[in-house]
Amino acid sequence: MRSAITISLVEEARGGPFVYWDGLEDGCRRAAAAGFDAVELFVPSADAINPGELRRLLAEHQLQLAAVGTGAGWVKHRLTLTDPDPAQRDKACDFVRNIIDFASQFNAPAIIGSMQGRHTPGSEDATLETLQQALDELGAHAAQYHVSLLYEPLNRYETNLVNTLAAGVKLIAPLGGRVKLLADLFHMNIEEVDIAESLLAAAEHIGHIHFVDSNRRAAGFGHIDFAPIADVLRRIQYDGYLCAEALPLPDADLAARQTIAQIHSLFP
Ligand code: LER
Ligand code: MN
Repeated sequence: MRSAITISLVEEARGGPFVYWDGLEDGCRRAAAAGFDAVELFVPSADAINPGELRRLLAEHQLQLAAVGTGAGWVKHRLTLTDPDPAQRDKACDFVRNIIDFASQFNAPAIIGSMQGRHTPGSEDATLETLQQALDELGAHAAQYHVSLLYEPLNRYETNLVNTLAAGVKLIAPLGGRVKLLADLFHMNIEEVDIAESLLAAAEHIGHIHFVDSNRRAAGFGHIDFAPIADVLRRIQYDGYLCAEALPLPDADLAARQTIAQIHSLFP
């Protein structure tokens, strides 16, 4: 099982579910020391990182880039792909497209999470259609680089558009396989009837997993039962990343080591 861990470079997101917060160099060094295969980056924008510098750090620490989050478009600029204003939607699309251009140089997909936005009363169907069109366009943009685009269902407190993997499948299945689902176990713990069964049902669409516990702490520090989840991941031969998108509690290094210990005990 391939492991990854999050580094946030977005100051405005402090308090959010990312393990490392003290820059690219610090995050890469600590991720490698803890035994991770890859890092997932939460970046302020596509041009916030020098690609040469990232390439050097990844090589030095023998890490891959697992994925790049686009949520800073929302956190910093209040952009979403479903804004009622078409000019704002265009800006949101540009923001994501630039991150796809950046991430694809490292063979990594971009993640659409909070950039999906939400619908206002009475506009659910139209908003979902707008989101689907944006995912279709951005998925095509990613496909030219032979990378997928990751779409993440979120829990009800973060979006009212798509809260479950099944609803995510309904949204992305018509798009021809270029858009994959990101299954975040924290959101799933809130929304799914049965996490393992939902993963099994959506198996062919799952491209990435945020591997974290019920309370957004490292896997094993909450009350999710990971054994049936691991059984399903083996059964479906999941070959993507398990990424620690977790709070740095009790501190970043202990959250990192707990995640790796949990992965090793579930997948010996
Ligand atoms: C936020 O809850 C989250 O899960 C992120 O991956 C979404 O951008
Ligand atoms: Mn997530």
